[in-house]
Amino acid sequence: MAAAGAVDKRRLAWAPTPVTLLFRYSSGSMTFRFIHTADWQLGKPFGRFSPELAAQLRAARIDAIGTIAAAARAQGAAHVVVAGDVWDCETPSDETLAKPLDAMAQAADVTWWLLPGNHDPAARHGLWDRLRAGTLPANIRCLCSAEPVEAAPGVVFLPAPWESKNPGRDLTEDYARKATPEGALRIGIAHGGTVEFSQDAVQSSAIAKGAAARGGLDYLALGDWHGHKRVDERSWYAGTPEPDRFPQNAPGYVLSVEVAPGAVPVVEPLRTARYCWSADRLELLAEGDPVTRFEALHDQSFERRYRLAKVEVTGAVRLEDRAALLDHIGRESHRYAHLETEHSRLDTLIEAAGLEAMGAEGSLRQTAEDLHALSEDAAADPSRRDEAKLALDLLMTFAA
Ligand SMILES: [Mn+2]
Repeated sequence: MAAAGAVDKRRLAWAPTPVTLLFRYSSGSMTFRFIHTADWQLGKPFGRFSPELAAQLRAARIDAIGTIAAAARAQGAAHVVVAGDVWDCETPSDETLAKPLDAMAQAADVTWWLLPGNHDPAARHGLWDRLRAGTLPANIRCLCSAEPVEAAPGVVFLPAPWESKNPGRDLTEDYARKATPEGALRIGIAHGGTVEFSQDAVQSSAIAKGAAARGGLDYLALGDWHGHKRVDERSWYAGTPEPDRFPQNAPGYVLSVEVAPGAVPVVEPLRTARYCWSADRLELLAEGDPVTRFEALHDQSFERRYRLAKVEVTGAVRLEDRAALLDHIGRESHRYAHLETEHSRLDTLIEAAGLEAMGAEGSLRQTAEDLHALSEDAAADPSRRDEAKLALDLLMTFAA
């Protein structure tokens, strides 16, 4: 099709004149419903955790495929769009490629549309070529080309695949030049930060504001943000279906999207996560029970073996409460998938009554008092003060 004519066709179909609106509505009582997801990053190593937990987190990302398929069925959606970073790296092992493909193949009633992102660009001889060299299940479609593709009658997907780690431009710019049949729904699929909140402010591939409107899109399915987020009424980030880091940007969802001609898309986030990652700050006061405060941080009805938690404890506690809190945290850490606490900014109030309540006397008491004095000595080296705090923690945990 000739480019010039094609642009006109697109504009005719898109322009909100009474005639085209009439046409678009008449062609469609048609409604297209699909699941939008992204940032699976299959094979992510999670090297900062124990090998056992890392393996469980990797497995959870594959298991999410079955959860997403179930969500698609529940929503009456036959298509799942993965908006980039399906795999975590450009050279996954054969196993890391094969197992998720098998999970998708098992959900044979769903068609999976996979877009290469910045983690897994469609570079020559890369993983996407490996996929295509094998026998790909019929319900898996790789979006390695920017050519529009008809996903269903009257529904066209416009992919913006990454072909290298640095495309150097906003790939959604091309949408305005992509012709689609008159009246067809235009659904863009792209990956990257928007100019407003790109993780890398100078990222040349950042997606410009208004990309969906400029490209004449009914919906723009975005990936890269890891949390779900509305950019504008036709552009959303789906986020990762299974969280993979601590920032609180609402990960752990997929989006159920309903698109109809002329209408604002109806988007509903659906929870899919198995693991819950949380980062909290607990500010303690000398009054009150710090163990109760700690327990109130996390929903106790949620199994702790599926929670990864970071807690920064600040404020001040009495010496005896501090020992009880650290002892409690030590025992809890065995129940959590992962629990890390930071309490170098937690001050300790040492009173004679506290030491007596601990039964600390003689050399133990003298050591505790010396360490406490050093930890508060403004003239001491800061690293010595931190060491003294840590030593006091250990001493009181053992003494408790
Ligand atoms: Mn990404």
